[in-house]
Formats: sequence, structure tokens, C-alpha cells
Amino acid sequence: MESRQVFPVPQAFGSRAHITAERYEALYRESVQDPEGFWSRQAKELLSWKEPWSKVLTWDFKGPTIRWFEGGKINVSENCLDRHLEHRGSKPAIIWEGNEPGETRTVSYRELHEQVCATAALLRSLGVRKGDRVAIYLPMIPEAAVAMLACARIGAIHTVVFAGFSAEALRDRINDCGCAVLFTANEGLRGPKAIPLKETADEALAECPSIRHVLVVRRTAATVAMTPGRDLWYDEALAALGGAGDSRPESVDAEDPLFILYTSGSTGKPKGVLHTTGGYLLQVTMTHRYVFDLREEDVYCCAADVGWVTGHSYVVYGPLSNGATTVMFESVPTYPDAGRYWEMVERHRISIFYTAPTAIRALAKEGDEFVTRHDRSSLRLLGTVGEPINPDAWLWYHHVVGEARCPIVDTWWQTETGGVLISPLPGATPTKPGSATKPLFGVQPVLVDDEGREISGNGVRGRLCIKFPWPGMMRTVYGDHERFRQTYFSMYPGLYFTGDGCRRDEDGYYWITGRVDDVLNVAGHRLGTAELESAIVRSGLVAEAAVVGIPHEIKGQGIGAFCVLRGDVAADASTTKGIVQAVREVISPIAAPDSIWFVSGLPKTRSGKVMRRILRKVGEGEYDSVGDVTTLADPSVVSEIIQAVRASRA
Ligand code: 7RM
Repeated sequence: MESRQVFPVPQAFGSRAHITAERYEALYRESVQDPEGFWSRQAKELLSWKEPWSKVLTWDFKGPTIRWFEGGKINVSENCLDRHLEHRGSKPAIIWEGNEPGETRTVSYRELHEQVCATAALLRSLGVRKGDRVAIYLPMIPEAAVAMLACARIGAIHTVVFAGFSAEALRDRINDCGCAVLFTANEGLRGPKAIPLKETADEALAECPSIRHVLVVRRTAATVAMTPGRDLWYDEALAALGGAGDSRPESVDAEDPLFILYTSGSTGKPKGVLHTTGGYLLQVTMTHRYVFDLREEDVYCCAADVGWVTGHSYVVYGPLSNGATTVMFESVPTYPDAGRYWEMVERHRISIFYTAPTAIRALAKEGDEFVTRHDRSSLRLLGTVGEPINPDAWLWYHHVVGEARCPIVDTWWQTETGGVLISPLPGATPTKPGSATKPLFGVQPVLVDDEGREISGNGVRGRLCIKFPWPGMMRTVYGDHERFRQTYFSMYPGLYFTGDGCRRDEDGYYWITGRVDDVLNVAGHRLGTAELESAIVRSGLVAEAAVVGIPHEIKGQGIGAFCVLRGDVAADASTTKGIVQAVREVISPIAAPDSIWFVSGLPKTRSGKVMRRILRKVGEGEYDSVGDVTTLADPSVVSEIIQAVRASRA
């Protein structure tokens, strides 16, 4: 039904766009028939290299080994800054919109270059060298981008940790990759709340032996404890250096690491997704230019946080590599009210706006008036990312926000893919609400059935895999190449497995249906059930827990937790509170369960495996269709579980 509603390419896009429908077809064909030719041309056109590569691509999905542009030398910070100085020196690189409406700062390409150079020199003066790891635990302020680019300039590998993560989460990430330096701020601001970042960092650092220095950005007037010899105020350290020091861009190989970003999987602790330099930069530069049909005069805003991959690729690296003006938003969409995005669009004359379906749903619920009271005539293109968008939310975004003028690009991709892989191109692809539409250049998606057989033709569904490498794909799990192989390449030999379910409709359009593994997507945040369960058990109140995704109107998926309490623990409200508190502390407030049910046992097979299928059904309210329970060790737990959930929703 939904797939019948088609929105044609608006005239204004069809004629002026970088990529028209005919060009898409021709370029896509070329990119699949001659990937090396296609990508080397793009690499020469879109990036500036210090030395050419000797080999475009080396790959096998068994090892797995993936190398792009081997032997090529390229520096990301030069591509994002130096090469724009001549023609775009005074153009705004970053427009920062602070927590309070109207609290803004504009940083030109020249100024950003200066700050990055100074920070690169500072890092070198602290002994940071090529290949060293640097953690970044900062709010959405220009210094976050500066820190990332300064690392890139000297060839250090950054790992950004979302400022909403707990001390434990920060500690584990720093220790997993052995960071030498940490960037943080005295405080962060998020809507009405101050976030004690330095305090949280100190708690983490009590158990991080690799950290030699902490650079503290002064975001607010708050005073914080400083550990002598270890901690430095960022502004004072820069002033002390007085512009001296070595800020020359390091010569970096295309396959040298650029960053590590931790993301949740279906098992164990979060894994360090490692991206390298040349291929990643090419992927984000190309996709940012074509997916958003970028023009020189655009004011582009991606509302994501730099703590997520979307912030890396589409707040910082893609836009800056293209010489665009990128708006960096520190606050939340509902502060001070649900009109914040559109008030900001009006004030900065934003032309391209990119956000997550969860934000769109939350705002749609507040009514159109918050949107329509602001002038949105500057907008020409809208985007979404992070989870499937339900057609209702899509239509609201299109009609109310975009005044039915602006195409919507629903961009499918992952931390692992580096950049967008499936998305409409606004001048080429008619859209359908809820569909990410067609693969971008060089992307070869396949659907497979449960046995791993490729499902060909249209009007089919299966699991989404990719059968050929693309330049921006992750290269390994930091420190654990076997986990990389196991997670993505072992399920369907010869293919990269995304973890997503997917439908391909009659027109060959892709519809992502959500994760088919034990990963939840809560308000666009990826969380592993195993990680959540271990945090719940860490409360000390619970003997055993099983977490499932439950339908949630705004978040898309909520977190439902079935808990078997320890013998002496009471099944009451204070226990619920204790469990929620534990999860907030071990992971983050974004991981707090929405529903907690106390049960006397989990549905397990005789071999002891929890049958999540049953819990998922019950969590979804499908009490009468839990399926076959005869293989359970004790089928009687099922009725108890149903009762617990029913009672909580009565
Ligand atoms: C960019 C990002 C990745 C997972 C992915 C999907 C889901 C992302 C879409 C989407 C449907 C989309 N990275 N996902 N984009 N599902 N339509 N346009 O979100 O690593 O944090 O998450 O997000 O399940 O596998 S991520």
C-alpha cells in the first residue's frame, strides 16, 4: 500500500542537480562494472592527494582484508581546511548554535584552520604522535571538531565518546584502545541541565592508566578539580604555546587509521569500529555532495551529535571536505520548546536539514504550530537517518516542515559503513515514504534467505548483505580482527552482513525493516541486549535478565526488561528504580529500560538458551501468538510472563 505513493523529483532539482536520473543510472552501472575505474576517478576529482596510490583495491571477505588506495598519501585535515583557504578562507566553516537560542559562534575556514593547527601543535607538544589514540569526551561545541581535525592533522587516532555516556562507558573505551590524551570540558549543557563532564571523566580516569594528559575546554564558568601535572585548561595550554610548535600535516597513508568509534553489537561489550583515512574521506565527501546535492551557498545542518557516526561523517568530515558551511547544534530539539529546530532554520537560513525519525515523531506530536510559526523558506532539502521512518512521520516532515517543496532523503547506513550506502538522490530518485530507495554508487546490496541463498528479483524480502567492498567500510574491530570476521563475514560467507532485515519492492526499492540480530535501535541509538542485560545484573538486585525491544511511539523501539530477582529482593517500585539507576550508571541515561517486569523464570530451552522470540512477542502485546513453546524446559513460565506484561499495561 505505502509503496504505491510516489513523490516525483521536483522540477527545481531535476534540472540543476549534480546527479540527474540518467546520470545516476549511467554512473551506477559504471561503478559496478568497473569499481576501480569509478572510484579512482572520484578520488582524483573530490580529494587532494599528496602522493598517488599504487593500487586501488585489495580485498577478500574471508580474511577479511580490505585496502583502498594503498600507497596513497593524504591528510584529512588538509582536505577539510588547507585546500579551502584560497577561495573560502572567510566562508563560515562552522556555525555553532549553542544551548540557548541565539547563542551562536561563526568560525570561518581560516579561523578553523588556525585553531586546528594550534591544537595539533599542542598535542605534539604533549608527546602525541602518529598512531597514538586520543579520546574526545566533549559537548557539541566547535572544539569537538577542532580536536578531531587536530588528531587527523598529526595522524593520531581519535575516539569520540558521546558526552551522555557514563564514567564506566568512558573508562572502558579509553582502556580498550589505550588513549594517551583525553579532551573534555568542565561542563556540558543540554537543555535545562548542566552535565558534569569533568567530574565524570575524573571518575573514569581513576582506572585509565594510559592517560597522560587531560585537556579541559571551558564551556561554562564552573570550577572543577584539576589534577596537577595531568590536567590542563585547553585555553591556557594554547596560550602558553603562543602559536609556536609544529602544526605541519603529517604524511598519512590512505590505509592509516583515522578514528575508532565504539558501537553496540549483539554480543559482549561494544566494539571499536576502525575507519581508515583515504577511503573513508572519499566515501563521506562523495555521499555528502551527491545525497544532499550540495551547492556552494548552502547552509547545511545535521542535528546529530559528534558522539555518533552521523556526527563524524555528516557534521564534520563530509561537509568540511566539501568546503560547506556546517551548522553544529548543541541543544535538544525540544528546548526551550518544540519549535527550536525551525527557529534555528529561520535564523541561520538553513537550506539542508538532516535529523532522525525519533526527533520528527517527537515534534510532530507537539502540533504544527511550532513549525509553521517560523519561516522555512530557506529550506530546500530534508534528510533522515538512524532508523526506519514510518510513513506518517515522513509525510508530516514533507508536508508540514518542507511545505511539500523539499525532497526527503532517507539515508540508510551504519557506523560500520562509514557513509550512506542506500538513499535517494534528490535530483534523480522519486521517493516513497519509508523507503531508503536505491543503492548509491559502488554499493551492491543483496538479500539472502535464512540459509544464506541470494534472493533475486523484486518483490522479495530477506536479510541485507553487501557483496562488494566500498571505500568507507570499516577495516577491523580495534584489537580484535577475529571479532570483525565473526560478526560481519561468517554468517553468509563471501558477503558483508549488515544485521538488518530488508524488503525489495516491485521497483527495486529497498525498505529496511530493522535489526534481525540482538541489537535494539532506541531513539536512533544502537544498544545491544547483552550489554543491557549485564548492566541490569550489575545492579545486584537481579539474578538474570532478558531484554527485548518493545514498540514505542516516539523512540521507535523502547527497552523491555524481564528480570528474575535475587532471592531476598522485593518486587517493588524501589527495585525498579534501582535497576534503572544501575543502567544509567553503567551505560547511559539513554539506555534506561522503559518497562521492567519481574518474573520467576525466563523461557529457556532444555539446553538453557533464552527464547527471545517468545519474549519479543509478549513485549509486543501479541499474547496469543507466542508460537511453539513445547521445546521449553518449563512452558509454564510463559503464562506468568504474559500475566506480568498484561497487568503492567492494564
Ligand atoms: C547511521 C547510523 C545503524 C543501524 C542500521 C539500521 C538503522 C540507520 C536507517 C536505518 C532504516 C534508515 N549508524 N538505520 N539508518 N534503518 N532506515 N535510513 O544510524 O550504527 O548507529 O546504526 O541503524 O538498523 O543497521 S548506527
